[in-house]
Amino acid sequence: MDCHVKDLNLAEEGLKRIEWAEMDMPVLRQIRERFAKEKPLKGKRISACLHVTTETANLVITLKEGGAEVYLTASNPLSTQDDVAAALVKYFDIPVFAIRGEDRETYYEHLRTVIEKEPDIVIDDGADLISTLHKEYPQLAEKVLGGMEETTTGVIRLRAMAEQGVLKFPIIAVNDAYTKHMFDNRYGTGQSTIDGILRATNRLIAGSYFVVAGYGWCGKGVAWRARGMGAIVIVTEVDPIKALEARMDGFLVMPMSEAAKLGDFFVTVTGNIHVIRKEHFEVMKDGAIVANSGHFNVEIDISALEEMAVEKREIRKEVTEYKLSDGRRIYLLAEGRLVNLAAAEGHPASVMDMSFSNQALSAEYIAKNPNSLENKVYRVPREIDEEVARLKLKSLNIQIDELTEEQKKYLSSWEIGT
Ligand code: XFA
Repeated sequence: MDCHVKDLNLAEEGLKRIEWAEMDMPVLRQIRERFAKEKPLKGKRISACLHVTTETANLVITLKEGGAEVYLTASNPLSTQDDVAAALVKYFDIPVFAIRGEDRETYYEHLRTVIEKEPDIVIDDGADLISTLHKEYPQLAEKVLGGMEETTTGVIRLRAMAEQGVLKFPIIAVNDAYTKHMFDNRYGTGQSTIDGILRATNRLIAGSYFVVAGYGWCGKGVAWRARGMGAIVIVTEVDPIKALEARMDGFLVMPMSEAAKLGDFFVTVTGNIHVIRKEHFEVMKDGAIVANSGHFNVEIDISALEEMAVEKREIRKEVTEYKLSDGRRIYLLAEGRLVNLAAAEGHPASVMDMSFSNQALSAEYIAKNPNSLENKVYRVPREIDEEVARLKLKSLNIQIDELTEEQKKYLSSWEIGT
């Protein structure tokens, strides 16, 4: 088969891990069963550029069950799991072009390889595939029915393309689906961040002061989970509405300058730069643990810490000890990179299940409505978002009420007053 993976002998290990993830992806499983019967993607070629993980494997297997001819390349050279790539090739006949640690040149070569398959539908994570397709293969871009984008960063790039009028096919921004970011940001980041901190430090959270910088979707997730483990949680915010929300949710709210004096753990999830900086390190307690779970490793001013430190050593895996001139020690996790990826395993499979179910249903939507969309960036259709929630509820064996005819009429009429 035309493919490029590290070692096919890894396939058996990869298969086991794909099956383990599948066990916790009940929504995608239900979609896969329907796809196997209805074959909604029959005759469609799909090129996907995603992190090559066990969860992604389950997505591409689902698309193939739906009748598509699928090609997979990596969206990041460092996230590829070589055993998964091997298993997809060996056991599922899905061509994969991804090797962990591949250089930039190979990465783009792989992108070009899946573009040259002349896809009808593309799936992207970060928009590298779609932007290369537009820049280097304009005539192939014309033939694409539509695409999906997984992340915020990618959606921003694609919106810029749409605004400049250069986008050659419609995009569905899977990132914007409610069922995606509710799980991804709140439950995924919430749990995996705590998981990373625990694996790195093995400290007890109960009874500690746990400072969460930022009370967006991710901050809420981390704050609620820290509380669940018995911490006294402090939230810092710059937005008065979010700060008020945090207070009304029962958290302590104060400026970082105050929180810095109290905290045993610090997690940044703001999306902003230098949220924890020199003035904060100066007042922290001996032994404070500082970690980042925001998208970029800029939230902690590491160079300030470097300058303040008189000694520095890796005391444990993913834990750097900075000794300050007065003897206090501050512990930075994962060098300020995303602690849930560096010290844990990223999102659990059931979180990716929601995101990838939106991907699978969006692919079906594009296949079934090829000419109804303009070359713009769309939100995931409400019906798809609701269908993902419905299938998740079904997997949890939860039933809910339906509107009665009387209620539907009541809600849709304006004549009935008080
Ligand atoms: C690696 C993901 C990124 C892996 C891959 C290998 C390993 C662990 C890098 C990723 C994303 Cl940037 O997956 C995780 Cl050993 N994910 C998504 C993910 N997280 N994201 C936490 O797990 C979401 C996100 C991030 C980080 C959004 C915006 C900015 C940063 C892909 C994936 N994860 C499931 C892995 N389960 C084992 O499939």
